[in-house]
Amino acid sequence: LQQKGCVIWLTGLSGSGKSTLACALSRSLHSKGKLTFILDGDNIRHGLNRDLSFRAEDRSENIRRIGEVAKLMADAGVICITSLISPYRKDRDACRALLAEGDFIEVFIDVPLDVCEARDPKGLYKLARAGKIKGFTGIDDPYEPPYSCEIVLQQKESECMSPSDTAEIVISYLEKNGYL
Ligand code: GGZ
Repeated sequence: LQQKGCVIWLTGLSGSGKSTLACALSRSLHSKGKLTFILDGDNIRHGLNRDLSFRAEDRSENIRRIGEVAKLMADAGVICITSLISPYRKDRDACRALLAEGDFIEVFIDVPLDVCEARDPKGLYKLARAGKIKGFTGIDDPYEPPYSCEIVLQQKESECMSPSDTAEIVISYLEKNGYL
């Protein structure tokens, strides 16, 4: 096998920059000749997981399925990047448990709610505040930050640094830990 697979599990609020980081990371890894795949919650909810809502049980099932797919990809030697809010700790931990020690790299994009809400790229926070979307993460549904995870990217990093600089933080973690 030409490379060791792993799962880079991005977690954070809507609007925190998960998808942007996933793309930057994927581009940077491609330029190093690595095979990557992005599993993006918003996209997968239109296909594989189109039967799932945003109720707690359905979010758990969304994360469980994507965790299983990510594991298959990592087994095939792919660097699999997941981009889901994945708001509940127990669901993320269950995905971690599917992988060998070290192969699940949890990256918390720690952008405060007020910053995400001010960005509101799709206008969803506005709708949630108006009560037009019920059970929106951070507004009337919880987000449980990791107690401990491999990488925390703080607001200053995701705001003041370019996505490619933020991606470099993850890349250097992968280098140090023998994935590159
Ligand atoms: C949170 C919601 C909701 C509710 C629709 N709560 O920023 P986006 O728009 O593009 O990404 C969000 C996406 C969240 O899907 P995930 O599969 O990542 O969520 S989870 O991990 O909790 O299963 C957001 C949009 O869907 N969206 N309704 N109620 N985000």
